[in-house]
Amino acid sequence: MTLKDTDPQIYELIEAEKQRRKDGLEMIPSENHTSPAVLEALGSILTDKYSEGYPGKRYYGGNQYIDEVEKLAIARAKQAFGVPHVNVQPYSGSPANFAVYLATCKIGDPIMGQNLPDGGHLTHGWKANWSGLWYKSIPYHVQKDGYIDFDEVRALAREHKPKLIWCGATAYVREFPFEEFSQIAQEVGAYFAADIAHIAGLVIAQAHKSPVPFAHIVTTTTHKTLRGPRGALIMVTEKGLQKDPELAEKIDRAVFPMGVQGGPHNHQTAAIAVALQEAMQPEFKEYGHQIVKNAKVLASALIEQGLTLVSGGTDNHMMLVDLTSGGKGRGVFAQEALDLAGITLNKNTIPGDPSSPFYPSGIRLGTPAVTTRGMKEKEMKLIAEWIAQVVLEIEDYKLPDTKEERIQYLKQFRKDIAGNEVIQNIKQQITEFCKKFPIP
Ligand code: DSN
Repeated sequence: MTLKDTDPQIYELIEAEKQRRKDGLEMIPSENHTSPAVLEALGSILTDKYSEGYPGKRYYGGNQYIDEVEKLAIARAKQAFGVPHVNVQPYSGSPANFAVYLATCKIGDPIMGQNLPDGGHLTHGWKANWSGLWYKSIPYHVQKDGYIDFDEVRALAREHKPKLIWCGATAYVREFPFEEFSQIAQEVGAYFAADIAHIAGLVIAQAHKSPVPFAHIVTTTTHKTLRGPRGALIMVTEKGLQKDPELAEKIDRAVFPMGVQGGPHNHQTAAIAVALQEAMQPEFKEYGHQIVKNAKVLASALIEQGLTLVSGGTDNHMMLVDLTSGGKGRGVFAQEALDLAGITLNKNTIPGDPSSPFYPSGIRLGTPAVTTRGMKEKEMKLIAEWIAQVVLEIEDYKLPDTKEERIQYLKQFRKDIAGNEVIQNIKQQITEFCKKFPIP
């Protein structure tokens, strides 16, 4: 019996999502299209097995093959990133980062990370997250030009002597200054953790500088530019072992049994191993470089179309469009109108955003998934034209000040754009265009 026979409702929803992805352009920079091999491993019977512990040291029997799967994933991650120790069990990025705190800090210790509205991640000390509630978070910011304000980083680190300093972000378009972070962490005696979730694939492809020579700990998710299943890795570098020879054991203990995890997701571990193997092939190197080339062309083309980009361009796979010239908090209009047109991206805060994270003033987009489909520079120019046309259609919409007004206004906005002929026409063009670029 297939899924279609046993559970047609779920089957139809999966098919509908497949169709949505086929007919549209996936441009959320943290998403990608995984290979059939990754999906096969992820959908395997390895999901049935309990295996708390680590290879050779499990709390359950029958783990002889699971041990080999985990050992392969570890060996491939070590090879791909050039690190001496890797934990492949974190369920995802946030639990991975949680384990880093458990291994390096005590509750209440000072920590530093990039401020969330400035592009940082929730788990790097945001006030509404456990990392900001349980630790003394001292956020650093980006300058008006979008680059990390390193004078501020230095001054804050010297003043607060953090135990842990994060470098990494969810919305940062420039190359990360790993070396500078390493120097200031050394000076104040902090652990330096690089969270490379967004750029891990670029690092393996050598399309972005690696943090490995500079950081003590490197964390990453496995499903963004790395193009694997949802999951995460925590790596300890040689530098990390020099600072603390027990750091690898501390990280492993922090993942299990101290942390938030129970049994490892073995199907996920197997799929991570497959993705890492794929990422070490020569084609992946080309893929990583093409992601960046595409992003640079797309960024220039958007600027040519009259849009304003944070930092004036990009060094990596993503860009941030600043929509404040038409008023604050307009990211929501752009996201929804572009979604209708078949371009999926997300509303996002921009540095110094005059609005709030729920009604931010920008949009964030990136090229990992469209590059997986084989799109190149020529296609990026076309995509920029479509984006600019849709943004023009929403030019007159302004976000009201009060919550009640916003709800009514957005209702009317949704009605209007659902009937917008320009957007409908672009949607048709995009659906047709997408047929030439099948999803793997
Ligand atoms: N949610 C991820 C992103 O979109 O960047 C970060 O965790």
